[in-house]
Amino acid sequence: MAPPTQIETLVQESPRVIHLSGSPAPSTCLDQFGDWENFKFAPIRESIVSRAMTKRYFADLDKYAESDIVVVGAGSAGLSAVYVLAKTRPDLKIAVIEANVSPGGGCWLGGQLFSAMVLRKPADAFLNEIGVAYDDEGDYVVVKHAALFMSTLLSKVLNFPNVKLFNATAVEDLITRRDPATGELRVAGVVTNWTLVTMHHDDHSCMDPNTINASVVLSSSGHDGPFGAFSAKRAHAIGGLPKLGGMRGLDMNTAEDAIVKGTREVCPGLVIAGMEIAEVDGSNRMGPTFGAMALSGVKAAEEVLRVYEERKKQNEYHG
Ligand code: 48N
Repeated sequence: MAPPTQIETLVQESPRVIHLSGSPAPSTCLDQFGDWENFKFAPIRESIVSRAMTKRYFADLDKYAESDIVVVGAGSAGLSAVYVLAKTRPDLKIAVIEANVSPGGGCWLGGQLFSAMVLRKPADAFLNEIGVAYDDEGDYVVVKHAALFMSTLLSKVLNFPNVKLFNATAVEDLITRRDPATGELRVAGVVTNWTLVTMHHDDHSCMDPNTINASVVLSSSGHDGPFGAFSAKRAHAIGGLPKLGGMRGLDMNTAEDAIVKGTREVCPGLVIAGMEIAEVDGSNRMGPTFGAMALSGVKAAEEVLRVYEERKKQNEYHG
């Protein structure tokens, strides 16, 4: 194919050049809105905006009140799992509950506020799958900015029609059932509230929560902190988890393998992934390497689907 002519190269670099030369340039915003003096938005009434938001939000709340899968925590592990789940099973309804207004957890920067993000191989396979560029350094790869990874993953996840992100929403309890035969505790969904409400239960009158029923709950709420390791701590408190190991000191080589291998169903209906599993098992932390988060999410997706199919067979599926 002939190399691009000089004018074609110019178009790539500055499409307005063609515009000036008279032939039709590719229409860009800059081309369309040159005349700011006469610029005007289409008319609107405030109530139309309000209804556009609330109609959709409450339709989502209605639709996802019965979800197939709930994911607690939209950090790197949780969102990696959601990506695999939503892509593998477009028939399943997946509700993602994120306490922060901004999803992404601790994955907008590498370590100590540095931008670059390290993932040890073979986690580069996940970057290849979602289309994130990186420098290949042999045993590990480096994404130039952690936000490039997280924004790419988020945009993929939010584009799936069977995924709904409820951000600024906290999981403040688990829905549980007792197995009639064995008395075993099973997790059957989550209890939610606006995060700001959850933060003020102690200094306001009672503000009851909402609920989402689900066949499987995947919790990836990070290591211990004001909100972190939520489901591990709650399951332990209500007798679903015999003990909590508590996250141990930093050891990259030990931690990442342990987190991926430890990702699993910790009690019936509850799968735990990412750094939250370190709180369950007492495994080490790894510091600023994120390969285990991505692959813990991949393994969690596989575990969630196993539990989901098992639940369907046992016909406990409708909670
Ligand atoms: O990013 P995190 O905290 O958790 P992970 O496990 O996805 O990724 C952890 C990773 O970023 C590291 O910690 C790195 C590798 N460092 C390791 C180390 O040694 O320091 O995301 C958890 C998300 C956050 O966005 C929270 O806001 C959210 O979960 N969350 C909740 N959302 C709803 N309800 C809750 N109760 C809740 N608790 C936490």
